[in-house]
Amino acid sequence: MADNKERTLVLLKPDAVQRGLVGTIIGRLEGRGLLIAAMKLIHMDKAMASRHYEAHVERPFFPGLVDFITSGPLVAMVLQGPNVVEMVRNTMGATNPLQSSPGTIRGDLATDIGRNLVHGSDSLEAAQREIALFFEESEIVDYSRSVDPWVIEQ
Ligand code: D4T
Repeated sequence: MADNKERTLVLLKPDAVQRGLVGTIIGRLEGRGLLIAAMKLIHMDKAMASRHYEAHVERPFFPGLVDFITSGPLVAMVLQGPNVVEMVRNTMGATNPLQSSPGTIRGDLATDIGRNLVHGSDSLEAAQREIALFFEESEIVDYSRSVDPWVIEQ
């Protein structure tokens, strides 16, 4: 059985905040049964953005990506559940909205790869590193929900 306590970092990027899609996007992720373990609104500075996107530092789109992600506040969340990394990425859809399936967040709500609304860690290892960048351990809340047996077979 999968580990129910797997955690991933999700960002609702500045375009999601500006477009008033925060509630819609959180609703889609919550609707899948994922547990919100932490959440806050923050405005990243360039140093933090460069650390978050360090894997892309040599890519041609890096300067634009940093400008965009620091252009306004974003919502950072830790989501928890079995197979949470894959679950979130499937719910977000492909990175490029042109290839995202209808029914996914990007496939329904986004148009441009540089304005693709959400981020989700791509592995549990990346999630650990990214969560530590955004949250103190004390900000991550360990709890269970009475509905859990109706979402996850125990
Ligand atoms: P994020 O990190 O935003 O969840 O995206 P993905 O994990 O789905 O995709 P990624 O790491 O390959 O890309 C990071 C980020 O860069 C933007 N981007 C990407 C871009 O603006 N132009 C590009 O050509 C690529 C490949 C979009 C997401």
